[in-house]
Amino acid sequence: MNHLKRHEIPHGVDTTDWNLRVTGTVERPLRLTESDLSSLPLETFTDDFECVEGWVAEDLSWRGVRAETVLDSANPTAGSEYALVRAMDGDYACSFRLDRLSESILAVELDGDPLPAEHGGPARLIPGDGESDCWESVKWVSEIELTETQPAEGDTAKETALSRIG
Ligand SMILES: Nc1nc2c(c(=O)[nH]1)N[C@H]1C(S)=C(S)[C@@H](COP(=O)(O)O)O[C@H]1N2
Ligand SMILES: [Mo]
Repeated sequence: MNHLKRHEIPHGVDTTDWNLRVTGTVERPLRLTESDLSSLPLETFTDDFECVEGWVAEDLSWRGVRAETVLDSANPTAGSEYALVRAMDGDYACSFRLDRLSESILAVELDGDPLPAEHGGPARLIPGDGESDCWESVKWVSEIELTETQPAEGDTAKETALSRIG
């Protein structure tokens, strides 16, 4: 099987009015449009996607911008060590160490087509280390907030994903 599960697009996700903001401990906060993002160099990453709910989508080919490219252009302060990646669906957000986030891809294409909204388009985070948990693959990424200390509050993704298991 090489299909992701079809979930409904939650309320609050309006992909016609999409921006990616880079905020927090940066010298140059950014706001990127869809075309800003896809005009950056793109790379491809292929991997299986496995959800804790017990399904696997094999051999998905993601294409997108290396998060490092976006983060670097915001000039993070020297003390920046973490980031909270926020989404358009309410308070869904996932925290990362910055070095790991830098290696991730902000995917704008899936299997050769523009990433559909139902799977997180315009941009979905794909941690590039092949060791990630399903909830870390943040759909509809709308803000990356850099911080110097680990964001505890607001890091809702794991709890949300685990609460879906009956
Ligand atoms: N913004 C956002 N991203 C999210 C989630 C979510 O609820 N909101 N769920 C996560 C979980 S637990 C899984 S398994 C995948 C599901 O991806 P799919 O809907 O493309 O199958 O999205 C992940 N990213
Ligand atoms: Mo999941």
